[in-house]
Parts: sequence; structure tokens; C-alpha cells
Amino acid sequence: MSTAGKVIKCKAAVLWELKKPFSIEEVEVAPPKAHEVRIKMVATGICRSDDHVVNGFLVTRLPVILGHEAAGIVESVGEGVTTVRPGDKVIPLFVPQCGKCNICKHPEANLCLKHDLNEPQGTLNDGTCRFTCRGKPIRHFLGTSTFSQYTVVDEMSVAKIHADSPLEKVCLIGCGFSTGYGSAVKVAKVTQGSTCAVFGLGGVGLSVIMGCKAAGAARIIAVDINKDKFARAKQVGATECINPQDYEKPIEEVLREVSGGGVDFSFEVIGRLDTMMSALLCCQEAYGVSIIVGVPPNAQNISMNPMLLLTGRTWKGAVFGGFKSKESVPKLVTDFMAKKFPLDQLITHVLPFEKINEGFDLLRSGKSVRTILTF
Ligand code: PAD
Ligand code: ZN
Ligand code: ZN
Repeated sequence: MSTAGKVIKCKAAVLWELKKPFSIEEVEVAPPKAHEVRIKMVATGICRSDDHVVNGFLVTRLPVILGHEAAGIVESVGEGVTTVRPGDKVIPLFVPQCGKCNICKHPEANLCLKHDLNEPQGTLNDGTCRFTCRGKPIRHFLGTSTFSQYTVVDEMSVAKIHADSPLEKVCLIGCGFSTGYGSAVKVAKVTQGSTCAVFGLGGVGLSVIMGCKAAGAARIIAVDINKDKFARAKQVGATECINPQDYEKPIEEVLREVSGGGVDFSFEVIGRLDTMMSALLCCQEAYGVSIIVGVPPNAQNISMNPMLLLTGRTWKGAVFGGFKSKESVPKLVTDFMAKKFPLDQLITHVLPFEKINEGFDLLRSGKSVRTILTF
């Protein structure tokens, strides 16, 4: 019996309060309105940005259904939807691509003005929510909310992908992989023969390493305080691994020394102000490029000496690896299927969706890279 046009009752992980575990609840998911799409979730990754919400680093409205790195199958579509149909395999997009705003029309930029990152409303584009639990409306997260058996997204926040794609792997293209890989190849534009330093070896940092390798970097120096992350970093392309805790002097000095005066490209993929400064300081003063990928704690500032940039360094950042989401995600999936890059090395754990709290514990304890929750 078709569920189209009807409210669907299903399980979702609701975050009622900060710093509390997720609660698996029965929620009601309303049918998609015009230009919206309802998706049956198949697999979702756990990204540190979800945890940043739980601990209050990344502000969003509560109660909320988190999750933004996923893949699923279209269950039904609202009026006027033309780019996906029921039965299509899709990836939800936490940065939309409306195709009409100045950013979407800009040849390089990707942060479509319809995004819900800076001053989050926690709604779909029309300003309302599709989730209800215990009679209360539940907020959306970045227009995706993938920690639910069903979710509703705006059409500009979903990409149709190859019909044969393995959803329990390509879900990582919804955030971690694309963010890291794009930060290297598209945002930094890493050059052949260059030396790169990558701070933070989680799912996103490892994907930065893959991007540096694909761009032809000669040296990729991986930096983390958890040495258990080093073996995997080497597997994906790191040429050397450094633990800052093994040195008396600041890590930026160590990196400047081992690179003969500073690296060409550095990436902060942790989300800390001190490592953002270290990453800037370790790049060569006249031409080094430093990229902020990690999400910094809410409302904290860095004080820096402008001389660091006057000498010639470049300091920049981007979300989702600078990729225009709706047009790039299907291509990235096709590239994965053509074996242009692996995703298996990013996945350390697979758990049933109901074990979401266990998945977050694995991330917090440093034991996992990516945990995939399956529905
Ligand atoms: P993760 O927690 O899996 O990896 C972070 C790594 O950093 C871990 O291996 C830690 O051991 C390591 N680490 C922690 N502190 C230090 C330190 N002081 N020095 C060196 N290493 C340290 O996270 P992730 O890979 O899922 O995400 C990384 C960041 O990227 C995080 O801040 C997340 O919110 C952000 C992100 N940004 C975007 C974007 O669009 N810009 C997208 C996805 C994730
Ligand atoms: Zn993410
Ligand atoms: Zn736009």
C-alpha cells in the first residue's frame, strides 16, 4: 500500500537537550509539500559536526533530529518536483544548491544563500517543520535530518545518484569524503610535488589526505594526538605521521623544520582555535596556503598578527569542500563507482540505527573514524 500523501509513523533519534544521549522515538513525518521530497533512509554516517551540536559548539534549535551524511531512496515527492522520482537513489545535501542565487551563479562559490548554517532556523525552506513527536514539532538540521527512518528535504537539498550505487558507502559523499577531498583539490588546489600538512585524522582529515594524494602532492604529513589514527592515514596516502605530544616545541616549529621552511598547504580538520593557528603558522610565509575545514566552537575568536598574511600567506576555509552540491554529488558517486577513490578505508564500524548512542561513544573515545548506521 502506498504511503504517498499520508503521514508516516517511524523511528527517529531525537535530541531533546544538549549534552544528552539521543532518544529513539516514534515520530510522525508529514508528506512533502510542493518542491519537497520524502526519503526513506538506508544509511547515515556519524560526523563530528553532529557531535558539535550535541556539545553546544554548533548552535541549532531544539528539539532536533540531527544527521547530515546519508543516502536513501525517494518515497514520494511534492507538487512541482522534477529532478527526482519515487524509487530514485539519492543523497541529501546539507548545503543546498538552489541554482538561482548569486552564490549559485558564482563560478567558484558553493554556499547557496538558502543554507541554514549561520543563523539556523531548523525548518525547511518554507519556514515549517515536517516532524512531530509527542505532539511537539521537532526541528530539522541543515535541511537534512538523516537520523530518522524517513525525512523530508527541499528539492534543492537532494541529489539523484547512480541506480547501482552502494548506499551504505556513498552516504559518505554526503559530507565527510567530499568535504575533505574537495578541500584539497578544489579549495586549496594542491599542486603536483607539493608538501602538505593535515591536522586531524578523522573521516574528513583522511579524505583531505586522499585529495592531496590525487592532486600529486609529494609529501603529506599527517598530524594527530591519537597515534592509533596513523596506520590508516598511511594507508590512504600520508607519507609521514607526527604526534605533537612527542615534541617539546610547538608543532608549527616542528613542521617548519621538517619541511625546510614551511609547508605549501596546511589543513585544520579538527575544529580548534589553537590548531587553526598552528596550521597557519606551519605554512611557508611567502606562499603557503592554509585551509580551515574544522568547525570552530561557537562565538570564539582568534587574535592574530596581520603580518602573518602580509608576508604572502593565504588563509581560507570552505564548507563541503567547495563543491556545488546538487551538481557535484552525482559526479562524485560516479567517480567512486569508477574506482577513482576508495571509501572503505574511512569506515571502521557499521551499526544498526538503534545503536546510534554507541556510535557517538565510539567517535568520542577516538576508536572510530566513520561509523555507518544502517536502517
Ligand atoms: P573526528 O573527530 O573524527 O576527527 C578529528 C581528529 O582530530 C581526531 O582524530 C582527533 O584525535 C584529532 N585531534 C583532536 N584534537 C587534536 C589536537 N589538539 N591536535 C591534533 N589532532 C587532534 O572529526 P571529523 O573528521 O568528522 O571532522 C573534523 C572536523 O571537520 C570537525 O570539526 C567537523 O565539525 C568538521 C567538518 N567540517 C565540514 C565542513 O563543511 N567544513 C564538514 C564536515 C566536518
Ligand atoms: Zn559532516
Ligand atoms: Zn543558491
